Amino acid sequence: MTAPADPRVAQLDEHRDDDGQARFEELIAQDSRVEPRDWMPEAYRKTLIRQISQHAHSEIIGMQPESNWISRAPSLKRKAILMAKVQDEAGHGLYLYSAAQTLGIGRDEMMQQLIEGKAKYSSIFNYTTPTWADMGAIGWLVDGAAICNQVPLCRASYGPYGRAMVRICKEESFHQRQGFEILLELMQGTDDQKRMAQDAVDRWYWPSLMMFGPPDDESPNSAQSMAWNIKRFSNDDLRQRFVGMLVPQAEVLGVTLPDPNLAWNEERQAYDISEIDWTEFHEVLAGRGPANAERLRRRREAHEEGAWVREAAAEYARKQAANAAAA
Ligand code: BYC
Repeated sequence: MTAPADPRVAQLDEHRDDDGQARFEELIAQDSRVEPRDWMPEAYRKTLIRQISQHAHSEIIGMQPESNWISRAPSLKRKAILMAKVQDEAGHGLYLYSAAQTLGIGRDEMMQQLIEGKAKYSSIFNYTTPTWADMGAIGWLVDGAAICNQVPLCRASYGPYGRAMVRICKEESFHQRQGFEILLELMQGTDDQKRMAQDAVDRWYWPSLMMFGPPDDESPNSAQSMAWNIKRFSNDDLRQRFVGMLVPQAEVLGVTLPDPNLAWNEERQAYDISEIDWTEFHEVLAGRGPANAERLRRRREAHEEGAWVREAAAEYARKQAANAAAA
């Protein structure tokens, strides 16, 4: 360690560590992984806690729009698949909370931030799910967008986050296919079923494009997150990639993507799309989306209903520790 010129200066800045900083920069420059044991700048740690906890909250709140349909799924097979999917989302939340905990934040603290409405979670889960076709549209569009955004996160510089993402992406890929298959079946059904599928696509398409975050020139975190190899692509690049992925799939399904200006741009080798309604995005982020209040109310309720489980688990752990100490 480089000796500080005045040891009192080092004491004043408890996070300062010149060797640690140099080693961190080397890891990033080599595109290597930063692990919990490694020294890291405070801003890097905070950025990761912000992104990973928001991501974990999204998975947990994201269980609600779909769990709404478990009791009404049209067949036993569909019910079993949907239950497995919702359970997967709970698992994703748990891996991600665990990854965030390696950065020094407690799970209780994160949960408190969520139930007090102080934490962000993905805008997409503040929309309602009035029909069965919404299960198809969520799988196809929401999980599709999630895969597009999250596959690059498997290479995020922070080890526990990147490793959690590998398993999450495998499961998301199954989720996306099950959504596609629900829509495909509806699109091969009666006129009413086709209309229901198209209506769900019409309602979920634009919110799914908003999942990638604000446009690049209004994304305050992107540049630093990309410099630290947390994010690998910009919000707009991923959004563009997603649209490119959807167009041929929409053709197979026989659904229309609700954008009259959607057109291939030969020069850019990408699709042109209409201007996104960012006012709607900001309204949802401000807590004024169609289902924000309901999602938080239900989350608080579930937290209170689960108090006895947390107490029982803590008591069990206490007894185990006491038995181990006695032995
Ligand atoms: N919704 O500077 P920016 C799932 C916030 S779960 C809400 O671009 P960043 C699934 C952003 O947090 C899918 N907030 O930020 C689960 C920032 O606010 P703060 C969840 C958003 O972090 C169940 C501000 O806007 N996926 O797939 O560089 C069932 C400025 O944005 C949103 C993840 O969480 C949004 N859409 O980039 C089915 C992926 N967009 O924190 C499916 C991990 C932006 O400064 N996260 N904001 O107050 C990421 O990749 C990045 O955090 C984002 C945003 C691309 C989302």
